[in-house]
Amino acid sequence: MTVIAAQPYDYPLPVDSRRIALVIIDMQRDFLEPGGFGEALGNDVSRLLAIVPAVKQLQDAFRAHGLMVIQTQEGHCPDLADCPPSKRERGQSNLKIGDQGPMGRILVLGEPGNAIIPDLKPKPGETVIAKPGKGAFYQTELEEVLRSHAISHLIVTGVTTEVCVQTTLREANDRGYECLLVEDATESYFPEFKQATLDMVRAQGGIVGWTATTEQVLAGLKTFV
Ligand code: TIU
Repeated sequence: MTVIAAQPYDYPLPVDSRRIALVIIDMQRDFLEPGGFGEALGNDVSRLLAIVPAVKQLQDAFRAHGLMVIQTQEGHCPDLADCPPSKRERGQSNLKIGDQGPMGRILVLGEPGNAIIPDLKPKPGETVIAKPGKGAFYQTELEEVLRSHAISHLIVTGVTTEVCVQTTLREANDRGYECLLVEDATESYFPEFKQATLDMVRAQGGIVGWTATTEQVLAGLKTFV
């Protein structure tokens, strides 16, 4: 059996490589650049950029092996019909979802701030899931896309670890997907929350899934495909 060396134990890869997908969560300007939703919430966004090279390495490797790469984007339609008032009102920011910011309307689909950062730009034909919530399964076509491609294993990356990434991992785990969170390809505005998330995902024998480094994932993929 082919595996990725991981915690809390080796992550078994599926026999058919086409069942594995890379999921890149919300690597959009809103969260990684000044002037977007992340900064509007009071965060120092600069620390998130450190994971871009690792995510890029994984994206390149999955593409090179012809494996599926899925990106998500958190955002709302221009009339905010899919944004619960509770989400818009939460916090004490001057800039709320839908307001005009330095990168266009905050967290609105199609605005400059909502775009995936140029380094990780999806290729034509790659799946990009727009999502109104923190979890990528909530009110999206993700489950249908995964089913139609017979995907069973998700290698998960992106931001932020304890918000959209963890919510998506938990949603995926409950749906029966074998999830591996890549330790150095996910980041939070709060290092202690990132660490806690890694710990809780792999606790209790991998109650939500596995964790491994980018290097370990790449090494596993090499023996696999
Ligand atoms: N605020 C925060 O940490 N994250 C989000 O609002 N969305 C995602 O995690 N993508």
